[in-house]
Amino acid sequence: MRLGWMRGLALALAATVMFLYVTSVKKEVWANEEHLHQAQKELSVISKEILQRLKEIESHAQVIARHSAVMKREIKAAENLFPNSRLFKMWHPELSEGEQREAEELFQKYGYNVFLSDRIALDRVLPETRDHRCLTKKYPSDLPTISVVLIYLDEALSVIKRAIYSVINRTPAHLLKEIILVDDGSTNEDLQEKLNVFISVIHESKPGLLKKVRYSEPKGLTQARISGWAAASGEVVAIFDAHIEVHVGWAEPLLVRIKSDRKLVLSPVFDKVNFHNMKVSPYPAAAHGFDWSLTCRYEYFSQEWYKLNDQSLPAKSPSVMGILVVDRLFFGEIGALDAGMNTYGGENVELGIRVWSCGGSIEIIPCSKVAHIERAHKPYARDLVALMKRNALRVAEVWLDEYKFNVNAAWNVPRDHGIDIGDVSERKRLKEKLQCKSFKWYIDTVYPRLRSQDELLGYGVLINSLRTDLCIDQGVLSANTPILYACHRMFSQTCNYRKTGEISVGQSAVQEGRCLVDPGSGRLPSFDKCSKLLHKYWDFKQGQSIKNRDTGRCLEIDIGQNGYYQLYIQNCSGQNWTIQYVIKDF
Ligand SMILES: *[C@@H]1O[C@H](CO)[C@@H](O)[C@H](O)[C@H]1NC(C)=O
Ligand SMILES: *[C@@H]1O[C@H](CO)[C@@H](O)[C@H](O)[C@H]1NC(C)=O
Ligand SMILES: [Mn+2]
Repeated sequence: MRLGWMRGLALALAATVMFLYVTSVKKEVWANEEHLHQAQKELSVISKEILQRLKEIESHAQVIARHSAVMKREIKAAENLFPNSRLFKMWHPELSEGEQREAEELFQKYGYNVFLSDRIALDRVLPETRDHRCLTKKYPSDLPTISVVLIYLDEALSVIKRAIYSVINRTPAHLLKEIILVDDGSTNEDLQEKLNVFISVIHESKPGLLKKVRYSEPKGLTQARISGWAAASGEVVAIFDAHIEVHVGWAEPLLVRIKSDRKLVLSPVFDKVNFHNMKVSPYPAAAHGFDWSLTCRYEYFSQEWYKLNDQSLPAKSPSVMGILVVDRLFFGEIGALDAGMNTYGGENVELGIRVWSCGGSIEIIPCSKVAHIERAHKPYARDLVALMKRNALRVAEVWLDEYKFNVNAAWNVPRDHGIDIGDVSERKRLKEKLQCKSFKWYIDTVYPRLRSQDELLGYGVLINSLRTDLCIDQGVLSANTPILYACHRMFSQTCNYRKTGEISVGQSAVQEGRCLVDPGSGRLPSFDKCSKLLHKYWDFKQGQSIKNRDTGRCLEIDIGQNGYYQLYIQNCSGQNWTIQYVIKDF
């Protein structure tokens, strides 16, 4: 019984345990089920959340896309930040507004793309632009030594560094005597301490190679060139602007010529570096000449040179523009440059005439190439034209003898112009001392092309006595028809009357020339090239009629259909004309 109780108790216990166990298992299962349920719930929440997030991401992406479209549009709008800038008309990089402002500011300051120059290699490789025959020429190694003068006024530091690297890397080390930096009064801070640091870095491997001449204020290009030359000690001096890069093999073809004739003044051939994208493109070799305003211009070489059919050969040139390479002592003997020139213009032409007339000669060397940045604007004084006129009249006074009035005519100033050209007595003494030949000799022998302006009788405005407030004017160039216009006496109204009977009008009077012609029919006069022969000769005496030699008709004025006076060609009615300045009576 006792056992029965015990058994009963044990059974009850077992049953309880069993119950508890089952309950707990059940609970666990329930719990698991619940977990599962929970997990499912959570999963669905999560997946909902993921979907939600995805949606959010999607809408974010849409927002980003919209933003980037807006930004792109903003960048596009920023391209128009400086729509009138010469830089951004030519150059279309993807720049932020801030970068554009920086680039434009630098461009305004320097006249070329400094923003880009600061970002391209200082020792960049230039494209090969030389004639293929230049590449195989051999030069002796015992050539004269050369000093390279680099002149600058507020040039960009990266441009100067690039010029220096090009000279060091592309000139045989045993021939490169030195590089002389002439600072013509820059105010740019980069060109003080930073340039000095650069110089000392170069001097670690090439002690003393770089020398610096500095003016505290601008003395002008001519002074700067003279002082660069005076500071040089090499046998040959190359006088360059600092916005250049010399090409591979630039020095040897120059030095070999000067070694053979120390009285040669040479110029390499420039390649053009665009002011906007800094890319280099070749120019064909050309002679350096000038017109009667004594402004430099490119010319063809002589026919003989072209007949040789070898573009690698040196060619004679009437003058030299800007860049020049010369025997250092010979340059001194012939009077270097005229220190009486102001700021800019005239000095090259003066040198050209003097070198030839006083026993030397000038050559362009096509195998020697120098890439030169063509600035969009110059850093010198605003009124360059007045300075160029003054310098041209100075050159004329010393060197042009009886031809000097051609220069007055080109600038449309009277014979006695009264413009202060400075003291020329020292220059005239030099001309005598060197026993230089006449300007007539120079024209006949060196520069026959200049003769087209020969035998000028009168120049200036042409006025009809019926209306003395009206002048003959070149009119719209493309219309090719001279007109009557209120007198302002500027270039478009400057006429030339020559002994040949030609009348040229306007800007072209200085250049090749557009001559007034009677087309033979109709009432309107027109222009044609002076080199053509059609009806271009006129009989004219000061204060009398202007009558065409071929057609017998006269240049006259008459009231046109619009009620205003017009320029006509018609049967002569006895109208009279006066030209402003007379060189020789006619
Ligand atoms: C111009 O003169 C010519 C010859 O003298 C004559 O035949 C012609 O009719 C004249 N023309 C005018 C418009 O008077
Ligand atoms: C032109 O000059 C002459 C004298 O040379 C004169 O007789 C004539 O009247 C003048 N003609 C005109 C339109 O003034
Ligand atoms: Mn230049």
